[in-house]
Amino acid sequence: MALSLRSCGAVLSVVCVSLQFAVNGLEAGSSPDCGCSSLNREPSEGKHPSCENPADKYSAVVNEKSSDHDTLSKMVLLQGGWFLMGTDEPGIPQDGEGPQRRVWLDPFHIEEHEVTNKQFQRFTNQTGYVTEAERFGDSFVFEGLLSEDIKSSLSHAVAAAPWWSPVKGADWRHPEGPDSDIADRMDHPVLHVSWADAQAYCQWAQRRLPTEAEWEFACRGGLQDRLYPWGNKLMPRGQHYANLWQGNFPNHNTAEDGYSKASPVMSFPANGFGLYDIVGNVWEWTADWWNVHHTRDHSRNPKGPETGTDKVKKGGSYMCHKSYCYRYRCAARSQNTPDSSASNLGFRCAADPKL
Ligand SMILES: [Ca+2]
Ligand SMILES: [Ca+2]
Repeated sequence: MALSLRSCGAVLSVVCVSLQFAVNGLEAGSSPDCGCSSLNREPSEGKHPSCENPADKYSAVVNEKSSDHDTLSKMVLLQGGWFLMGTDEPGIPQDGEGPQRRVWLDPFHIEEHEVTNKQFQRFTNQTGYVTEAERFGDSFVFEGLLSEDIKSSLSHAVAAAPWWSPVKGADWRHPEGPDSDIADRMDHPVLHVSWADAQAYCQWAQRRLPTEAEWEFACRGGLQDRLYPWGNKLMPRGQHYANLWQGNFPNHNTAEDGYSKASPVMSFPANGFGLYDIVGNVWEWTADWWNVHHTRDHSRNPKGPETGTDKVKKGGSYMCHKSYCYRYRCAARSQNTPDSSASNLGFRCAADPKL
């Protein structure tokens, strides 16, 4: 099924062909999927003139507009070196989590938490930047978060993933549609940002998106061959270490971890590198194009394929539960088209050390 909300010469599409699960159980070899990777706007025959790559447009003002950095995130310097990327025991093999391979990284900085609404607001105030969701006029929202008014106004249902709805007027300032706002969520991660939006923010901040390898190195927090940033046990000593989903997805979130949707950044313990919410809370865009074919060959500072159709996102979100979206592991990965945006997708920036 495809939904078409045509705007700016592109089509917002919900195509759920990858949803191969049964509601009450997973078949062996099937793909547990929260539908997150289906939230793609299909490219159309041509871009509308007003839909030029926002990152290109705003890179021109990077140096003159980024003087006021008092709201930028603190960054952690990671020394890099050799590490083991991916896993030989993939939770979701078809995502290209394996094989495990040796990767060298040069030192890099990475922000200690996801970019917040307050930070993104400073960026838009200084630059006049308009996000892609605002240009398209809609974005994907998890239906469990919508008001009854918004639900009753929805004209489309997505048979294979009814928990996702394209909502008119949903954007970073209105995370659950026009009748919502972010006034009491300025310390929450910014939502409904496309890859280009994330790229534009990082360029303004004189930073950049992390590569997938950098993100995964950061996630692992100095540990080797572990599932999570803190080890192999999801809840050491019964404590929640990330904002995930508890209960039966998608109908009942017990919010045992304290949050049924995105949480203020830094609400959960940092990993060994001092990085917060590196898994859970919101998915995070990376710089790399998506590719599921990897080899055991060693590589240095890999940047992914030269081209592609989807960008890699990492870390899972507050919607992830083991039964549907076991992607809150460091080796896990998913993808969206770069112009996609959703209520569980954000980012953090990285940077090269100053010479
Ligand atoms: Ca939660
Ligand atoms: Ca995250």
